[in-house]
Order: sequence, then structure tokens, then C-alpha cells
Amino acid sequence: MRNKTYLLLSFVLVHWGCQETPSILIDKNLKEVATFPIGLAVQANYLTNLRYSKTVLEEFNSLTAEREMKQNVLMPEPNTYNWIYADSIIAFAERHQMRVHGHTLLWHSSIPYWLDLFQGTDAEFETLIKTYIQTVVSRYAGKITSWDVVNEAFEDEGGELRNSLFQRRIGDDYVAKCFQWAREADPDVLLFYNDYGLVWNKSKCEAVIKMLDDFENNNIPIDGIGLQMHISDNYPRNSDIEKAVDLFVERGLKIHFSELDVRVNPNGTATELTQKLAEQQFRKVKAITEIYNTIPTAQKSGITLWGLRDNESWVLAHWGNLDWALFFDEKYERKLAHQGFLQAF
Ligand code: 9MR
Repeated sequence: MRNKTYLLLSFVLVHWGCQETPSILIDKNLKEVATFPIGLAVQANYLTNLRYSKTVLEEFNSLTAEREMKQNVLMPEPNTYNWIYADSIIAFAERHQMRVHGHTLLWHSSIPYWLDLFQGTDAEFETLIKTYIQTVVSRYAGKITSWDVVNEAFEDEGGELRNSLFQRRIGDDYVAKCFQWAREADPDVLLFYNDYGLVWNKSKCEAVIKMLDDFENNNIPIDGIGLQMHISDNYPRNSDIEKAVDLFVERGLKIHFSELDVRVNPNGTATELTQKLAEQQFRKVKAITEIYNTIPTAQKSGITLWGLRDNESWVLAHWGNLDWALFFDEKYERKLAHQGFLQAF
């Protein structure tokens, strides 16, 4: 009888949207429980901080440069490469046997100022980009496991290829060319297309699927898809994330949840991370990790958190209000979000 009452009560509570209260049940590091690479986007200078690097080494086994492998940093002036910061991240990873996922060879938002002003012909522009991609990929061959080859190539509306400098100068097949150039430079590195909104933006998702069809028909190499996970505790719906994942899993691609952060204050009304918000974030992290767990092992390339501590997140400057989108607080303390990840296993 007691059991029946309990079951009935649980049913009613779950039905009304009341859920179990999350609590700290597991005292482990992320990499101890993850069955796939668990990555972090870092900045080279952060790694020189002992407290920071200690947490990185305890919790993660994969690294990505948040900024330092983008074109505006690697090639700040014409014919001039600056490898210092990227090399230091690679050296850190090598010292500690961590994987490196490269981000990103081409992105319309990281074009060096001088390239925007480039006066040469279209053919010269194309040669320049090809040389750039092949120089970077060759330099890190054997050190970088996978590259985001092109980032965010599609418009938010209408499923069109983004009207970018690359599209105007090289043409609509520039994305395919970049993948071929990268493959020529390193036959072993895994090549990813990375974008945001593929879960909730139908036209963009369809455009990416069409690109994948074109790649298949024309033997263009691609190994995986990066679903940037800049999400909120209440959006997008878990069922929509599942659907998007299934779509790309069916195509045999590796799946990377590439830029995870979970905003809890998207409308800017909260002034602190309340217990309620922390619990909502816990549930979202747990849910999306559970979704990730359903991907066949061979197709899991990992989850990468887009920053370590809440106060370091790009979302603060970008959205202009307080938020607590990551797994650690300013004092390097694990948040409930961290626990949400652990409890998904
Ligand atoms: O988080 C990154 C921020 O620190 C940089 O200033 C910015 C420009 O390099 O890029 C941010 O990362 C972006 C990523 O490279 C691509 N997807 C969107 C991310 C947030 O803007």
C-alpha cells in the first residue's frame, strides 16, 4: 500500500513538473566518468595560472584554443605567422598527454584586417587561403586530432551560404575546397564542420545536410559535425537536440558537442545564481549529456566546454548581462552543472 502511495505521489509530482532535487552524490572529476573526450576551450595565458591549470589537468583530457588558432591571431599581418600562443597550448597538451581539437581554420568573424583589404585577384586570394590552411594543418599534423575546418558558413535565415569574404572571392564551393586542402595537408586529421543553431534553425540545418549530400556526391572528405551548444536551461528542447543528433548520427558522422555553455539568465532578470537556477542548469546539463551518451561510441568525438569559470565566459560581454553558464564558479568550485554531467553516466 505504501509503495502504491509513493508511486502515485511520484507520478503526480513528475506530471506537474516537480522533479527530484539535485544534490551532490558523486565526488569525481569529469574525465574520470566521461566515456568520451571531455574538452575545454582555453586561452594560452590562462594556462600559466597554477590554480587554473591544476583544475584543467584534473578535470579534462582534451583542449581547444578559444582564440589562438584563429586566422586573425595566427596571421596578424600579410606573410607573417604568429605561432607563439597556439604553440604554447599545443606544448601544454603534449606535456600532459591531452588531445587537441583545432578551432578553426576559416571563420568569417576571425578575418585579419589586412585580408579584408586584400587587393589581389580572386585567384591570388584563393591561393593565399589554400596556403594558409595547408601551412597551419601541416604544422600541427600529428599534434592536432581534429580541426573545425570551416565555422558558421551559413546565414541564419533562408538556408543560404553566408555572404562572406570567402564566398565572394572563392565562390560557393569554397567550403568544399577548404576540406580538400586540409585533407591534402594531413591525411589523418579528422575534419569537422562546426556551426550553431543546427538544433533549432530548420533552414540552416537543411542547408548543412544538403552540403553533406554534395560532399558525398563529389567525394569531399568530412569526418564530423560540431554542434555548438550555446544553449539555455530552457532552450532548445531536449527532444529537438535528440532529433538533430539522430540526423547527423544516421549519416555516419562523428558528433562533437563543440561549444557547451548553458545560460540561466537569458532575459537578464536574475542578479545571482540562485539554487533554483543552479538546479535548472543541472537538469539541462544532465539531459544533454544523456543524449550524447546515446551516440554510438565510434561516432563520439567528445563534449567541449566553452570556458572553465562563469566569470570567464564570452556570454557575459556578448549578451551584456549577468550569467553563470559554465561548470565552475569564480573560485574554481564545482557547480551543480558539473554534478549534472557526472550523474548522466
Ligand atoms: O569565446 C570566444 C571569444 O573569447 C572570442 O573573443 C571570439 C572571437 O575570437 O570567439 C569566441 O568563440 C566563438 C567561437 O570561436 C565560434 N562560435 C561562437 C563563439 C562565441 O562567440
